[in-house]
Amino acid sequence: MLPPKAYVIGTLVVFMLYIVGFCIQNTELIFLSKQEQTIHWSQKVTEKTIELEHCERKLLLNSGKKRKMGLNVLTPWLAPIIWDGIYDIKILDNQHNGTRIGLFVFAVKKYIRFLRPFLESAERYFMVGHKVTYYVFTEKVNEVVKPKVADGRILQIHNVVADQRWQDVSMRRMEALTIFTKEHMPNEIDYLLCADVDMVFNDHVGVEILGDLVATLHPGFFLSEPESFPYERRPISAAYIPYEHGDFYYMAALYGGKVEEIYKLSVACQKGIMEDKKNYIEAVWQEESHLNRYLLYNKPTKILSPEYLWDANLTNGEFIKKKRFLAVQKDHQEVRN
Ligand code: 4YA
Ligand code: UDP
Ligand code: MN
Repeated sequence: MLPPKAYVIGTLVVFMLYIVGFCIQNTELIFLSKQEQTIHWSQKVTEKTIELEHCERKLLLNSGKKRKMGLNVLTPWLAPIIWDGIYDIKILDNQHNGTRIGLFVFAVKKYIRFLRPFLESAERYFMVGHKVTYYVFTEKVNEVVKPKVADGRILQIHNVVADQRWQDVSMRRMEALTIFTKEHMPNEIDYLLCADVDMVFNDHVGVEILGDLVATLHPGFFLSEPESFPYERRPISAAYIPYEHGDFYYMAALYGGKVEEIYKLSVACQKGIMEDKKNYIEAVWQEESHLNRYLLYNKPTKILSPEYLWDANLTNGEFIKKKRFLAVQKDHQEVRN
């Protein structure tokens, strides 16, 4: 048996070694003030959440030979790609106190039927608690039944010509944007989002999507190789993108940014559309092709994951936890005639 004195000294030495070990491992804890500790640890938690969500998405990929770029949270030029869990909405909502946001949408001919569900779902999920102006374009201004909008939200209905071909209706949006982002919107809003009307908001879509120039990954191609992106590949078109170029394929059903940025974007795309018309050519996916060309050389400052554009018929839905903006099922032939 050890004498009692040696036993006490032994215990003391072990205890002191434990304290020294703890201090070495936690130097940052000991030397930080209380406030700094809070920031430090909450940052760590956020980083871990991002890392976990990120790993989870990447793990899902291990089975196949799919491209991982579309699942990242940063582009090669360091723009964030917005996925669930990578932002703190309370902080962002505070930063955007007073921000005025526009939502631009065409509801021409038969697509007028999509307007009500679109607006009603927007009232429920789109920028709730912020200042919103809806810019609706239709040839049936007087027929629109205006749904009630919440306080701080405004519904504007504007007249637009109804082109005969659906492709022209879709492209006409760029022309309307060049006019409105120059003349009306600069005094009314700070940011503008442009959307298809055959969609419904199905979950939170808030200020996390605001940025100088924002585009959404096409939900059908976010795991594809750039060679198979449906860019316009004919050099004669103003929307031409050669095979060796391009990092993402964006969908024209949701994009946005500061009003001034959307002015520049729409002027460039409209110019491309008119150039193509002069050459008797139409880009393979109309204004979406021109949008992709513009965004290849004018990189978006923020990218939205396919959470922000989804269609229930698509594959790879397991990567998308929250389907925030969903395509309404439609008979393409019927609505376009
Ligand atoms: C639109 O997507 C709609 O017309 C469809 O009904 C659907 O909602 C879709 O968006 C999500 O190539 C490799 C599989 C790809 C399947 C999805 C194809 C179409 O892709 C085109 C570009 C255009 O972006 C069409 O607008 C898009 O179809
Ligand atoms: N659009 C419209 N009337 C039409 C055709 C198109 O208002 O006759 C508008 C509408 O906002 C629609 C968008 O143009 O959502 C793009 O067309 P569509 O949704 O048919 O394209 P898709 O998403 O099927 O590629
Ligand atoms: Mn659509």
